[in-house]
Amino acid sequence: MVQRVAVVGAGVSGLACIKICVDEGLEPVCFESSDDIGGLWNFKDSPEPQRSSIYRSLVANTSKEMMCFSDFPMPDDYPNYTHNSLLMKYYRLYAEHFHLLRFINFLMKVTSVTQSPDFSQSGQWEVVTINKNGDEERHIFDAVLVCSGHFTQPVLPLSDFKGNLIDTFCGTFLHSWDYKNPDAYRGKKVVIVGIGNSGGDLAVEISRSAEKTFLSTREGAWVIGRKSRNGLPLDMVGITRFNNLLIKHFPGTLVNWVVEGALNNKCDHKLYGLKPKHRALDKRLLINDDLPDRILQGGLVMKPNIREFKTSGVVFEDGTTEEDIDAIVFCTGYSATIPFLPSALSEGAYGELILYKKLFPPTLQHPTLAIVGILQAKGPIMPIVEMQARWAVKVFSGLSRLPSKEKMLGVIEAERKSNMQSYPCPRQAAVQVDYVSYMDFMAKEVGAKPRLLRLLLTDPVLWTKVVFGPCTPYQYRLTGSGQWAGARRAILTQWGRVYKPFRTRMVAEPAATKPILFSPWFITFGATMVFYFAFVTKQHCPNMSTFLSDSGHQ
Ligand SMILES: Cc1cc2nc3c(=O)[nH]c(=O)nc-3n(C[C@H](O)[C@H](O)[C@H](O)COP(=O)(O)OP(=O)(O)OC[C@H]3O[C@@H](n4cnc5c(N)ncnc54)[C@H](O)[C@@H]3O)c2cc1C
Ligand SMILES: *[C@@H]1O[C@H](CO)[C@@H](O)[C@H](O)[C@H]1NC(C)=O
Ligand SMILES: CC(=O)N[C@H]1CO[C@H](CO)[C@@H](O)[C@@H]1O
Repeated sequence: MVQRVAVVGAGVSGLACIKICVDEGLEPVCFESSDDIGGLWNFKDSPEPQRSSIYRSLVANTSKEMMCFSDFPMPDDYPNYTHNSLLMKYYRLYAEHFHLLRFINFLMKVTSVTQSPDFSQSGQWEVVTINKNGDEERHIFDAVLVCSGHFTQPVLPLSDFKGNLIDTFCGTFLHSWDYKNPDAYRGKKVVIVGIGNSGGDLAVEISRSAEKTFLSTREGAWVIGRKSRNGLPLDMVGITRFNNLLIKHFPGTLVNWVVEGALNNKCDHKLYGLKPKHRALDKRLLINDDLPDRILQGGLVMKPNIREFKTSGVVFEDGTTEEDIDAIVFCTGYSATIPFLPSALSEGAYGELILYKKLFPPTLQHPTLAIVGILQAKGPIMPIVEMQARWAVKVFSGLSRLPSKEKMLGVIEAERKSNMQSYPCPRQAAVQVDYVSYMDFMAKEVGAKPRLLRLLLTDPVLWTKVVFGPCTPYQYRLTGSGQWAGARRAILTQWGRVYKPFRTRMVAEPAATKPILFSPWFITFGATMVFYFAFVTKQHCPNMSTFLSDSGHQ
């Protein structure tokens, strides 16, 4: 019987895991190496080794109704895309509301997690921790949830370029992990390498301080803003069950053609030097509101990949050289490592993670360990990690069963192969998931997948919102295990919480948006018609007059 569960890390994933363990009657014991919760979202003025680190201006790229925990909507006065400081407040609210802090041991770093000597019988784990005084402790747990994050090991791909950057280049260089604000770049000439979400953000921000900013990219990217139609949050409009069906069942070329047309309509990706080789939906889109504008304003100059570093300059692959470069900022991503786990447990030949459904090491005799939160999606991560926790805990307690080792390895290989069509690098391919499908898969295992047919028959209003509306996390609290009484209401009121922060300067409602029956024009029109039928054509059509007068005054 699994009872005591170790949770390693108290970031977003760790908090969700603690809460779910408590919900399911287990005893979580969380070890957090820092002195606070929040992980990535807990902004620090300087980065700390082996922890994720963010820049001061970071604003979420997923909107509040999509990225909240499924039974704890964000306050309605939160803006739709929140600054990192506000998100941190939300995680504090969550931890307080569900009394999670009492399960967390701060300043306790986990240094190793290994199978206990009697693992084959007990399925237990030995967890070694070290506290701030350097005292080591050994603990035995029935199960372990690893939540230590995967934006911790910055990758500097220096060997990809000619010229020894460290010895020859006389400017400064750093990884986006080290970047906090643009102060150091005022009046400087800067090259940003890499066009991921961080690369885009940093290029825009630095270009507002620097004299000249270059953004060098090997691949390019499809860029999309946070605003979708009518300025509504992109993910709420885009991530719906209906759209998911469309994307799955229409030919990919057609869908890509439509999406690319729309993106090029906003800014011609070829003209702007952004156009990548891949099709728009093959990879995650780059979410950035200002990048095309900064190119248009000349503050930011697009460049191909770097070929060589020189003493004070950089040579690009098209042969052009930029001299007097003061700084190079590498936004070249991270490698996911879990230093305290035996690597054989979860790593493949290329250092890629081998996990069944991005969660379970497939070779364990007892499925009593899960690695939460190491994945990439075209959607918000928080609801995913929460669902992973719900599933993992069910597997720990034997309420949900994993397939055989062979079957799991087969699934892992098949998914990685299919992802490699879009992401040729095995390490990247191993962590990609499709948001709605992955959530639904896990929800089914947990017994919390919304029952669409039943919903259609019993609650058609809600059904419409679930199918055509945004696939918000509350959908996974409607039925079955972990049901939350507030879920239906949360879905019906989700757009209300989106609109609320906009109501800071009320604009008189234009008549057209009022129900048409109340509009003065309609009433006048109705009255005229009534008058006409009642008094002018009464003899021809007596019944019509009663009908019209009813509707005109409803
Ligand atoms: C710049 C950036 C922007 C992002 N923006 C978004 C976004 O807008 N929307 C979105 O959905 N996702 C976003 N993400 C993804 C983000 O990683 C996840 O949303 C989420 O915050 C990850 O949380 P986590 O708890 O898994 O990891 P982390 O936040 O990294 O937390 C891990 C915790 O574990 C602790 N820890 C680590 N090792 C040990 C150890 N050995 N012993 C004890 N404790 C340990 C750390 O101190 C830390 O507190 C972004 C990521 C980055 C890098
Ligand atoms: C948001 O940014 C982070 C950090 O770059 C990235 O990992 C994540 O995939 C992005 N989310 C979306 C929906 O693009
Ligand atoms: C009130 C508020 O913060 N609204 C924001 C919603 O999202 C759009 C797109 O990012 C912003 O432009 C608005 O400022």
